[in-house]
Amino acid sequence: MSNLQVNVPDIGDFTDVTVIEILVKVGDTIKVEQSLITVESDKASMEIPATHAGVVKKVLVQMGDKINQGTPLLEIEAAAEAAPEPVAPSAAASIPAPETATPGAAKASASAAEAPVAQTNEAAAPREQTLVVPDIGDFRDVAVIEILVKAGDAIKAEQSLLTVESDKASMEIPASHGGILRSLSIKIGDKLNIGDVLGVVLAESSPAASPVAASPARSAPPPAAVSAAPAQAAASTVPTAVAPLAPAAEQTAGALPHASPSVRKFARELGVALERVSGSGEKGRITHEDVQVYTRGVIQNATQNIAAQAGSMAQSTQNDLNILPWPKVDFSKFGSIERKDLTRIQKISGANLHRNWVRIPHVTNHDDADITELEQLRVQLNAENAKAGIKVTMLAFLIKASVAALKKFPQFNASLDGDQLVLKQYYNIAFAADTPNGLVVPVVKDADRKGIIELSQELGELAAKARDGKLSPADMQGACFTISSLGGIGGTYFTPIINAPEVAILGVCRSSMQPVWDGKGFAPRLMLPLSLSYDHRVIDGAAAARFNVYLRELLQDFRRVIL
Ligand code: CAO
Repeated sequence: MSNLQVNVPDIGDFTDVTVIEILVKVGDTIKVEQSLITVESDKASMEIPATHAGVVKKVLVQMGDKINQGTPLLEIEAAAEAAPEPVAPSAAASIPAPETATPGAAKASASAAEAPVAQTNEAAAPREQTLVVPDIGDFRDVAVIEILVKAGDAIKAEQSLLTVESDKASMEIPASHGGILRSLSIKIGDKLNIGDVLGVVLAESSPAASPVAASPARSAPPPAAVSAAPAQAAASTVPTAVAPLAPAAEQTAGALPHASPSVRKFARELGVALERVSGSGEKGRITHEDVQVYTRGVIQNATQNIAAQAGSMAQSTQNDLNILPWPKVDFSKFGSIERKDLTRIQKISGANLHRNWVRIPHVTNHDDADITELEQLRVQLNAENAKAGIKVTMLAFLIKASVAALKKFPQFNASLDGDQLVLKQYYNIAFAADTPNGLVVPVVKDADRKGIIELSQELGELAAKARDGKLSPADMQGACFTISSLGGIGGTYFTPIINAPEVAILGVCRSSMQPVWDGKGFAPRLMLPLSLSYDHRVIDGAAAARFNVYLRELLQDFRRVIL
C-alpha cells in the first residue's frame, strides 16, 4: 500500500470552479469513479470523480476553494488493486473545450436538418428561429429536469431555457435567440442530444443582425465562431457550462434553484421541490443539509398540524363533554416503568368501548337469580354428556333465558337508527370472550332455535376459536343482545358496556351460596348476580327492572322458558 495524491481530472473548460460540496472525509474508503466533491460555476455544477481507490488520509480542498484541472484533492492510501493511472474523467465530469465542440456542432446541424419539426422558412417567416440544443460536448441523452420558460414568454438570447442533467452534472441550456417564444417541443424527462429541436422563437432582431439568423432554418451556429469570437457568445447557442458566465442579475426569475446534481437527486428522492428550499450556500446554493432542514421542517409542520387537528378534535370533544384533558404524567419519576404497545384487538375494542360508553346513556340494573335447581340440572346434563365431550356451563342457560326475555320485551331486541327503533325478529346472542390478545365478541346465531346441548357445543367451539384468534368477521356479526359472563372468574356485580348498536347487555358474575329468607327461615340458595346495562334512550328503568325480574324467574324455574 502506498500513499498517493488524487488530483482533479480533466474537466474541460471549467476553470476556477468553486468547491460547493465535499462528499468524502478522512477515513472513508473510496472507489474509482466515486464522486469526491461537487464544483459549481454560475450555471452548471458537476461532481468530480475519484481517479484511484483507497482510504482517504487527507482532504486537500475546502469548501469555497477554486479548483482547476490538476488541483490536488485528496491524499489516499491506495488500495492494493488501485486503478492504474488517473482515469479520464467520466463523460459526466468531462466538459469539452469549445474547440472540441466542432463535431458536436456538425451533428447539431445534421440532426436539426433531420428533425421533422416544421422549421422556419426564411422567405415565408423570416423572423422565426428554431431553437436547438447547442454543443454540449460529451453529454449524451441528458434528461430535461426543468423547463424554465413557456410558450408566449419574451426571452432574451442566452437566457436559460431548460436544465438538463446527467448522472453527475447538470447544466442550463441557453436560448440562441431572443424574442417571443412561439412553441416548445420538449417536456420534462425528454432525453436530449446536440441538435435536438427545443422550440421556435419569433426573433426580436432582424435576421440580418443576428449571426444565427443567417441560417434561420438550421439555427445551430458554427461553434468555431463561438470559440473564435467569444465576444459574440451572447448570440451563440453554447450551453452555459462552457459559455461566458451570465451575471446573476440576468438570470430569469423562477430559474432553477442553485443545487448540485447529488442534491437534486436527493431532493427528488424525497419529493422535495427545490424552489421551496432556501439555500444557505454561496450565492444561495442549496446544500444537502438545506434539503434535510426543509424536509424536517415539513415533517414537523405536518406533525404539528395533525397534533393541532387532533387537539382541536379532542378539544371539541372535551368541550362537548366538558371533561378535562387526559393527564400527562412522567411515571418514571416515581419508579421504573415499561411501555408496551396495545394489541390490535385492544385498539379496536378500546375505540368501540369508548364510543359506546360516551355515546350511550348507560344505566345498570342489578338483581340476583336463584339458580339452585338450575345448577343441579346443569351438573346432571354435564354428567350425561361427558362422553360426548360437551361441557354445559351456565352461559348456555343464560342465552336461552335471555332469548325468552327478549321475546317478552321486544324493545331489548332492538337498535336505534336515528329517530327509529329497529325491532329484530331474529335472536342472535353475542358473548364476550376473554382471550390472550384481548376481548372479542363472537355471536351465536339463531339461539332461539337451539337447545342447551347444541348451544353448549357451539359455545365451546366459538370460545376455542376466539382463544386461537380464528374467529372470522362473520362469527362476530349480527348480534342482537350480548352476555358478558365473568362467572368463571368471580366478582359480584359490574357495569357491562353496551355493544352498540344493541340497546342492552347482561353482565353475569359468579354464583355463590347465600342464606335466602323463604318466609319461614333462611335457606342456603345458589344465587347468580345479574347486571343488566341498558340504553336509557330506548329502555326506561321500569322496563329494565321487569326484564331482569323476568330473567330471574326464568333462571329460578327454567321450565318457564318454554312458556
Ligand atoms: N357461577 C359460577 N361458576 C361459573 C359461572 C357462574 N356464573 N359461570 C361459569 N362458571 C364455571 C363453569 O361452570 C366452569 O366451571 P368448571 O371449570 O368447574 O367446569 C368455570 O366457571 C369456567 O367456565 P368458563 O368461563 O370456561 O365457561 P363459560 O361458558 O362460563 O364462559 C367464556 C365462556 C368464553 C364466556 C369465558 O371463558 C370468558 O371468556 N369469560 C370472560 C368474559 C369477559 O371478559 N367479560 C368481560 C367483558 S367486559 O369487560
